[in-house]
Amino acid sequence: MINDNSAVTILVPGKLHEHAEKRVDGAFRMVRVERADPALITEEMAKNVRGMAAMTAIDAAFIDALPKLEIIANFGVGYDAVDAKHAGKNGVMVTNTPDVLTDEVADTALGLLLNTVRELPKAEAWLREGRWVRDGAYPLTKTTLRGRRAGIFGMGRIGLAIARRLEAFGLPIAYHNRSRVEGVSYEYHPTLLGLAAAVDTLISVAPGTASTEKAVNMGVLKALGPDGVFVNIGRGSTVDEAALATALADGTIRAAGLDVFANEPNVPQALLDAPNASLLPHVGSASVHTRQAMADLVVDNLLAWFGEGKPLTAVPETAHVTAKRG
Ligand code: NAP
Ligand code: 8YV
Repeated sequence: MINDNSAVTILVPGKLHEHAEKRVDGAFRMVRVERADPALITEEMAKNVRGMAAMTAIDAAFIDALPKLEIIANFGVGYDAVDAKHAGKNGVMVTNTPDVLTDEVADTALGLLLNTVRELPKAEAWLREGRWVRDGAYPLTKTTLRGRRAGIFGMGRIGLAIARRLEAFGLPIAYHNRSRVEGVSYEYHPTLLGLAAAVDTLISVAPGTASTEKAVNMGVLKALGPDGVFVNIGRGSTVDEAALATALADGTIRAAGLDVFANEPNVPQALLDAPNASLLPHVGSASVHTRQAMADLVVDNLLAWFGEGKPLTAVPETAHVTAKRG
């Protein structure tokens, strides 16, 4: 049975993926505000908004400004920008977009690792700048993937997909999570410091939470060592960026590849200046194919909630939320 949701009001704060927007507009009554600011919520919105599709930060005050809100469908598997704890406490469901982006992000992680270790963007720039003709071959890279040992911080869905790819590249793999993953034979380290000391290639794909805040600090980078390569495809908040810039400059580690930053889109000047850092503008999932699949999951979560009263992919903080708020 197809439900008629045309009387259900869904709020879109700020920008949303075009495909998600079209589907929300087609299935629901869509209203928009320029940004997720409680001051922009009209009386009418407060009375009517039952759902939200968001690609932006949603804080407690914005949730509180919408007393009829039942669900926030977040565009992204990482939902660190949404106050999910507050939502859960107030009976508001939060959903994210797991799985549909896993392979894309893992592919990007491997690309970023190769860019970092084999300096591929610099080699391409060498060719484009005419230096191949003028100066001859691009210098041999000091780093290689050959003989490296990989450590994954955050062996979840994407971590596992990265590990499978690294296995095909012939690298031994270890990991750190708070808990051991059943059914995988990779070496488990109960601490991040222990993992960093055991490997020379650390890949972070951990979520941005209070417990991961600046977890990759100077101690971890020292443990990774002077041949160490650090790649971050998770969240910028998990890294002490000042310590990382120092470690890159003084040879504490050899190189870093970063897709994510603590204060995006701003990248610290010290990282922009580091010749041994390979930088990407948060493009882990950024293909038309994968962003469309994420957009579909955002809308399918809203449809499932308003159709069956159960979303497809609830975040753990709101897994208990079932009843609609009165
Ligand atoms: P996931 O399946 O939930 O995996 C997260 C892993 O991190 C889990 O294995 C978890 O294990 C571990 N973890 C969480 N807190 C930890 C802590 N304090 N210490 C150690 N390990 C911890 O999530 P996913 O789908 O793989 O996504 C992971 C993250 O990637 C997202 O949250 C997002 O931030 C990021 N991401 C980035 C991009 C991009 O474009 N760059 C794209 C998609 C996702 P335990 O619970 O056992 O600790
Ligand atoms: C997106 C991401 O860039 O899913 C995530 O956690 O970081 C990326 O896939 C982001 O969510 C788009 O807003």
